[in-house]
Amino acid sequence: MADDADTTKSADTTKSANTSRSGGAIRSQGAPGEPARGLGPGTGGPPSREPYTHPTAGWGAAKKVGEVIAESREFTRMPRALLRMNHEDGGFDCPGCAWPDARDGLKLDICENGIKHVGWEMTHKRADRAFFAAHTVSELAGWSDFALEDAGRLTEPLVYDEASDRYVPISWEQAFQLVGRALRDLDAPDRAAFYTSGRLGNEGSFLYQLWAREFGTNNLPDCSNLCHEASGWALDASLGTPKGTVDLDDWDMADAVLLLGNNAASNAPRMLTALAKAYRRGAAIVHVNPLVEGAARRTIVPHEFVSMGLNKSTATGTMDVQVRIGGDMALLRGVAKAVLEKAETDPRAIDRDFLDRHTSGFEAYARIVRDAAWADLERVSGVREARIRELAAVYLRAKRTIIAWCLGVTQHDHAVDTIREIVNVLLLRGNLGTEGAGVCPVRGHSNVQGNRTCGITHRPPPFLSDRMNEIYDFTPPRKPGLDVVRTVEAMHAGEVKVFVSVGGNFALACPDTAFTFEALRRCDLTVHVSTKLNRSDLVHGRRSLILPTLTRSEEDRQATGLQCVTVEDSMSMVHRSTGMKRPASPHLRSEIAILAGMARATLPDSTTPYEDYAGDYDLIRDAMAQCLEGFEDFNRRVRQPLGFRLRQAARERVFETPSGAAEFSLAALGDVTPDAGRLMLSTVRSHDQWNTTIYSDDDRYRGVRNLRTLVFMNRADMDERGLKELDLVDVTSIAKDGSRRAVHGYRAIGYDIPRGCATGYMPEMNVLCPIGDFSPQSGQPLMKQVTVEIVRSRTAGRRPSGARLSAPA
Ligand SMILES: Nc1nc2c(c(=O)[nH]1)N[C@H]1C(S)=C(S)[C@@H](COP(=O)(O)OP(=O)(O)OC[C@H]3O[C@@H](n4cnc5c(=O)[nH]c(N)nc54)[C@H](O)[C@@H]3O)O[C@H]1N2
Ligand SMILES: Nc1nc2c(c(=O)[nH]1)N[C@H]1C(S)=C(S)[C@@H](COP(=O)(O)OP(=O)(O)OC[C@H]3O[C@@H](n4cnc5c(=O)[nH]c(N)nc54)[C@H](O)[C@@H]3O)O[C@H]1N2
Ligand SMILES: [Mo]
Repeated sequence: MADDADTTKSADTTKSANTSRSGGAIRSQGAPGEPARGLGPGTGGPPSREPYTHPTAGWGAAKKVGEVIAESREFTRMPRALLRMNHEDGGFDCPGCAWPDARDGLKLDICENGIKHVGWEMTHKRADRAFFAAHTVSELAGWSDFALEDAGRLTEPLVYDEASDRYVPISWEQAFQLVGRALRDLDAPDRAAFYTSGRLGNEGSFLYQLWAREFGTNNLPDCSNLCHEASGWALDASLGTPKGTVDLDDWDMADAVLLLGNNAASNAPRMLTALAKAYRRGAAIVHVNPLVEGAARRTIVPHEFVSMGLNKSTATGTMDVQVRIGGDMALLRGVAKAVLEKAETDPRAIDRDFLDRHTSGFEAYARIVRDAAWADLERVSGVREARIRELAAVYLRAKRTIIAWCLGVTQHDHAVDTIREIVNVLLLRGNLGTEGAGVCPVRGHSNVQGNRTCGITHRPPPFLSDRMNEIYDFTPPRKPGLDVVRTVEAMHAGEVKVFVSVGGNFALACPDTAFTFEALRRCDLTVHVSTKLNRSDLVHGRRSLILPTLTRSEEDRQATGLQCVTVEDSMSMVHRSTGMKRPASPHLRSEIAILAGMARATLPDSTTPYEDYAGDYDLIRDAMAQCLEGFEDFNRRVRQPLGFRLRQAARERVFETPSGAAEFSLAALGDVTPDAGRLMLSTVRSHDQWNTTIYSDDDRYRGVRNLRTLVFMNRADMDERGLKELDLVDVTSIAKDGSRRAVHGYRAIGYDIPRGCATGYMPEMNVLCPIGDFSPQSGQPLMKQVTVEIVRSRTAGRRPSGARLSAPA
């Protein structure tokens, strides 16, 4: 770990802009005693708060869409592009979230946030060589993160020049050679790490892992390590598949849908359509969340023009269960307890036949559940027994139930146990491998699931290694590589020296901002393949490259003509995506071309046909058909109008676990309640951001304007601390090792959230997430389980915000 002074400096806003190597400090946190500013534009005026009372989507979203189109100044091309998005044949896949496309030939299956996303890509602004000549890296480091991306699309490859403290143009070939030489100069392949953010297409993913593994390492950290890693571990252990088992047809048949820990109205808005449909059919829709989020209320389905015209809204929830942060497992165990109690008098409460034939461990699980005391379940879940029994009654009434979840369940210490408890509850009533029922992790980035399927993982599946071994002239490494947290630690310790990143914004996405910044700065070379300038380009290694790429909406022409890529959505549907817009600059290259260029420069004597792959993506797909399970005849099948669904044995009640049965998990209940005087903080997204990309300082459905440096608190917790609405507070996190990190000048907002819980925004609050606090079950940082103390801001003699306050105890 860095010493105190060191980390403090790297998060200091004022001092660090002076020297080039410390570029990229966060200006967000402000000075002690002053309001913090946040990473957004910060131009809207004074913060305000007004509860949102309208339906989600509908005209509020339409108005925002109008603004986005006006802002992009793409009045004709943008609407045309939107009409080509998520088309069954020939369009490009929305680069936003991973929610599947409508299967009924719907022509306008798009949402406000997807449009913001595409609009952000289609900007007329350019961060070109004149821009970089005009601004030093130290100067850019003082800009907001909004301003960095708002500089526009990158136009040509750039290399950091230490003498002038600027990024200057470099030719593609020189850039590739620089990467190749730096990698070949390492004393071992494991001194390099290759990060992926989940929008890289399937072909790019396959090529990326091929390059890394031919080079000799499994150090392939990815955003899944921060996102749904726990879901993969849990589902694999319970059901023998790392993926969800349902599709949209199942959503159309379920009698009950339980949605845990997902702000769907902002982060998977197209789910609103599925929820509204379910409501109209009379299905029960339960939202389990410490907050009552937008999706729990009503929506106007955007493509239903009549509803839009009449302002007619549909409910998207029938019940809210406001669980305590981290209390989901106790809640689910309570549901199981009520179900098993019912089964004592009514044998139909559980599916005996399914349990006998397809599961293992039921009797032991039933004993654990019977032994669980209601008082403990109430305390840990934060939900009264009577309410848990109501939820169980909803579950018992439903013949078919889907349980869906997102980060509100995955980013906790015991996330794997919680997700396995979701499966336990479903197994009790045979809700797996049957229509209208099953597990549904709601994935984040549009192709994050496809990345994994195509080999982006630090733990390579033996099948893939075996097949690559047969097809290519190299022996793939078998030793597991580093995940995200381990990569940051290894860079910090000087063990990883070259860091390559395809997409994403590693510097801000990772926990413990000060520590992560220092880790990146200790690298010998950092390389970012990206579309826009972001913080990660400013917090760089001794040498640094920015390699600009095409976006998914742009035309990709190679030696054999126009290319398409493929993606896999949250429900295992694989389909094509073909860009149609003129590229933002003639000098941009596709991700695949860039990967192939770097691979050849690294491995000049390799017999792998990297150039041929870059010239014709069909050849990559042919190789994938040989190396990946379920991709037989890939080129033909993916050209069917709707693509194809990857087979999943669990859907057919074939459970590929060691026992051959679905496994009940027997985990003990963890205690997640904070000590007296402390609160449990979860870090989330606002409505107007895409992970580290922040569009505005507003959060429409939570009724907040012009403010990102906030903390939502229960009013009783505020009273206890003598806090009034919008008062300035300091938030200090207490790590497992006792070390403390703080942000200052945040504003307290009274909110309908259980006592003892607090919520604020990522990535500003990543400062508070200790690098060492990750789940031993999944390696995921505890981004929704941060123990904090919150006090009124004090003005005098404070250390700068974002600083590490003390070394580990
Ligand atoms: N517009 C937009 N869309 C996105 C993204 C984006 O940034 N912007 N990001 C994409 C990505 S990568 C991802 S992974 C997804 C993220 O989608 P979400 O999971 O919706 O992301 P968060 O904003 O982190 O919200 C987490 C939710 O969980 C709740 N929560 C917090 N703690 C708990 C808990 O202990 N239990 C329960 N039950 N709930 C809890 C929070 O109140 C919040 O509603 O969205 C994807 N889609
Ligand atoms: N505290 C806290 N931290 C979190 C989370 C949390 O809930 N709380 N959530 C975590 C989660 S779930 C995730 S997924 C990560 C997200 O982490 P990342 O995926 O690393 O970050 P993004 O913000 O999605 O990346 C945005 C950048 O991607 C680049 N980009 C955009 N489009 C393209 C493209 O088509 N190609 C390429 N090559 N680059 C492109 C742009 O340069 C843009 O600046 O953050 C994690 N961090
Ligand atoms: Mo994510």
